[in-house]
Amino acid sequence: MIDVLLVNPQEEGAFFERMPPLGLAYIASNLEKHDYSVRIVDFEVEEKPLKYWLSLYRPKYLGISGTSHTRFESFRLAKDAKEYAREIVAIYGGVHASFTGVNTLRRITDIDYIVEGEGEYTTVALLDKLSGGKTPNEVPGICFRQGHDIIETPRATRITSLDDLPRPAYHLLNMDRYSLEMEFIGNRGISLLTSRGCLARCSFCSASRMFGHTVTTHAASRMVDEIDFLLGTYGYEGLKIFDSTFTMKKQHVHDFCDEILDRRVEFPWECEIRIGTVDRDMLEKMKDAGCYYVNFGIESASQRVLDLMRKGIRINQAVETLDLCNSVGLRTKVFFSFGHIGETVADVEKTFAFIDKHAGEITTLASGAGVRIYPGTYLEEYARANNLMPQDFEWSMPYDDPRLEGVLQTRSVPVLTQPQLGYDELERIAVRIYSRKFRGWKGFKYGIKKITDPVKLKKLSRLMKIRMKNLLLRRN
Ligand code: B12
Ligand code: SF4
Repeated sequence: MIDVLLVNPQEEGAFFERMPPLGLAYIASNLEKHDYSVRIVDFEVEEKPLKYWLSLYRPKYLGISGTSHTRFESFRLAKDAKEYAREIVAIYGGVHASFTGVNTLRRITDIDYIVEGEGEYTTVALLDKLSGGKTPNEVPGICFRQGHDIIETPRATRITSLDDLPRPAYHLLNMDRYSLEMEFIGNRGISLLTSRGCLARCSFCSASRMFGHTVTTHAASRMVDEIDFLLGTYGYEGLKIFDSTFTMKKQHVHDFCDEILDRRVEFPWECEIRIGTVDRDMLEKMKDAGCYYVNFGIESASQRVLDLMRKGIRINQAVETLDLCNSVGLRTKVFFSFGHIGETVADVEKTFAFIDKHAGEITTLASGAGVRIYPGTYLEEYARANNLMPQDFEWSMPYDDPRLEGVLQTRSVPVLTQPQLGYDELERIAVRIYSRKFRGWKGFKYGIKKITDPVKLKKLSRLMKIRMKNLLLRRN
C-alpha cells in the first residue's frame, strides 16, 4: 500500500514525442522528501489501465494532472478510481485545474480536491492535514467541498527558491520510454526546465498567469548537475529546454552558459527565446555553450493585431531578432498564429507576406489557424464578454465541436471565431498553411515523413478533404 499515486492522462489522438511529466515528477520528489510513499503512472507511455495500477499500489490518494485538452480524460480517471474504491481521495491539479476549480468541483463529483498553481508545497500541506484527519481550510491554493459549499482558499505564494525542491523524481519514471529527436542532428534528447513563469502577458497564454507573471530560476550549478545526471544515467545526447521563456532573465542565461563552458560539458540544446529579451552577446554565448536552435513567437506581422493580443513586441524587433539569430548562426523555429482578437483578412495577408519575405531567415515555420481559448486567459474573458463563446459554455461540461477539425484543432477546446474571421476563413488559412509545407525539396521530404506516420497521415487526409471542399466552393 502506498500513500500517493500520481497519474498523467493520455491525450487521445494527439501525437507528441514522449517526454516526462515534469510537473508530477517535481511533486513526487517533494512528497518523498516529506516521507510520503509515491508512484507515478504516465498514461502517455503506459498501456495498462488505471485499475491495474490501483490494485498494484493500493494508494490512499490519487493525484491527477492534465491540460484543458485532457480534462475529460482526467475526469474519467477520477471516476474509475472511485468505482474501484470509493475511499480513494482524488486530487486534481495542473494548468487546467488551476483556473477551473469551482466549476470542476460543482460538476465532477468524483474529484475531491483541486490544487491551484504550483503543486509541490500545497500538496504536502494538504496531505498533512488530511492524514491528520483535519479540514484543510487554512491550506492556501486549494478548492474543496464543505457541505453544499465550495471553498476556494487564497492563492498560495510562488515558490521563490526553486533549488529548495529536490530534483524531479526521474527514478519513478520509465525513462527508457522518453526521448525527443533533436531536429537536424537526430540526437536522442530529453526535456529540461531551468525556470518557471514569464513576465509577458500575451492574451492567449495561460502559462504566464499560472506562475503569477513572475519568473523563478534554478541555479546554474544545479541545472548542469541535472544535465550531467540525465546524460550520464540515461544516455541522452542533447536537451530541449522547455522553459516558457528561457531568456526572460539575462543573468540566468549568462550563468547557465558560463557553467556549461567552465565545466566543459558538451551537448547540443535548444530553447524558447522571446523577442526583446535577447542581444548579440547573449546569443553568441548561447551558441558557444552548445545552443543550435531557438524557438520564438512573432505570431502576426500586423502591429495592430500584436498590440491587441498584448504580445508586447514590435515588428521591427522581430526582424532584428531574425537577423541576429542568423548572423550568430542559430537556426530558428518561428511561430505564427491566425485568428487573434480583431484580426482581419487584410492582417492575415500581411502575415503571409512577412513569412514569404523572411522565409530565408526562418529555418522552421510553425503556424496554426485558430487561436485556442484556454481558461484563465484574457482571451477567455474577452470571448465571454463579447459573446464569442457559447453562452452556456462550462469547462467541466461536455464540449465537442466537429467544426474544429476543419481548422485542424482538437474538438474539445474552443477557438476564437469572429464575424470578420470565422470558421470558413480559418479553414482556408489552415489549408494555405499546410500547402506551404509541401513546397520544394523541403516539402517533399516533409511529405514522405507524413505518409509514413499513421497519425500524421490521418491529419493530412483530413486536410485534403477540406481542400477539396474549398476548391468546390470556389468553383460554385
Ligand atoms: C513542456 C510542455 C509540454 C510538453 C508536455 C510534457 C509533459 N509530459 O509534461 C508537450 C510538448 C508534450 C506539451 C504538449 C501540449 N501542451 Co504544453 N506545455 C509545456 C510547458 C512549456 C511546460 C510544462 C511544464 O513542465 N511546466 C513546469 C511545471 C513545473 O509546471 P506544471 O506542469 O504546470 O506542473 C505544476 C502545476 O501545474 C501543478 N500540477 C501539475 N499537475 C498536477 C497534479 C496534481 C495532482 C497536483 C496536486 C498539482 C499538479 O504542480 C506542478 C509543479 O508545481 C507549458 C507551459 C509552462 N511553462 O508551464 C505548456 C502548456 C502546459 N501546454 C499547453 C498546451 C495547450 C499543450 C498542448 C495541448 C498543445 C497542443 N495540443 O498543441 C499539448 C497537450 C499535451 C497533453 N497531452 O495534454 C498549455 C496548456 C493550456 C491549457 N489550459 O491546457 C501550456 C500552459 C502552454 C500555453 N500555451 O499556455 N506541452
Ligand atoms: S511570451 Fe510566451 S510564455 Fe510569455 S506570456 Fe507570451 S506566450 Fe506566454
